[in-house]
Amino acid sequence: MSILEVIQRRHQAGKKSIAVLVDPDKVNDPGKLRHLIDLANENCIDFFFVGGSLLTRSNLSQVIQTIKENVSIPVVLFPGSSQQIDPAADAILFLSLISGRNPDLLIGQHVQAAPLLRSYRMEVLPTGYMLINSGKLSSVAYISNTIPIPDDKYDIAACTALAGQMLGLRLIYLDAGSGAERAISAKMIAAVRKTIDVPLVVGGGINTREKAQAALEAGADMIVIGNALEKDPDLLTEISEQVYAWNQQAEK
Ligand code: 1GP
Repeated sequence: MSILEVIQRRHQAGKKSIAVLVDPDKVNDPGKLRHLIDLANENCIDFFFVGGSLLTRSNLSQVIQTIKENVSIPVVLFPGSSQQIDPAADAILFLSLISGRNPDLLIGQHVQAAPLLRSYRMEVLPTGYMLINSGKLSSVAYISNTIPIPDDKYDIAACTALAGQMLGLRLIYLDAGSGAERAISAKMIAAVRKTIDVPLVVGGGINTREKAQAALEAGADMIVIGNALEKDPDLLTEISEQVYAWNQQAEK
């Protein structure tokens, strides 16, 4: 079964997933990466997302290889640009930054990446990527040269997601930006959730079990956790228990 089918089936069954984000720039210590891998494995995490807005090191391949050598959790590229493609990954979030109006990130980088992805026969996950304002300028907003959607403009976010779905995008990803002070509000997640049918991914600033629970209850199908695990790796255990409990309930 493809990764997209797995995500879609979980969505249809009302089940939730967790993705751990590994920013290769932040795992310069191999011990740190191994610890994260072990933790993800013990807690039955569903996916690794690998990538970042700006990579200053050339360790993307090494990071993916280390993950693949140690666990069987699928590795999904979460690229900041068409240069962040590695054939060892299982799939790629083919992100079109639909909250912004930067043509290069709506279609330009994709044109450059398409032949390479085809030659690698990599699974492509067409994703409407939406930045939501989180109070301060995020790296991704700055690097992408786009303005995030204001966090109280629920209609704009919902219509943007709907347009993305109508264009044929298979996932919608709401992102407050890595390390965001404010995670995306339950009201914003719910507004988008009720407007679209495709699976909804939510990330950025989820650093407590309460924020994770709020995102799940509001309708996120998958939550992405990165930054918080650097400070508090045990958070992953707490959040995975929440997701496990949710999924048990969904089976009843
Ligand atoms: C960022 O959504 C991801 O693009 C995850 O954010 O690092 O804040 O968890 P955090």
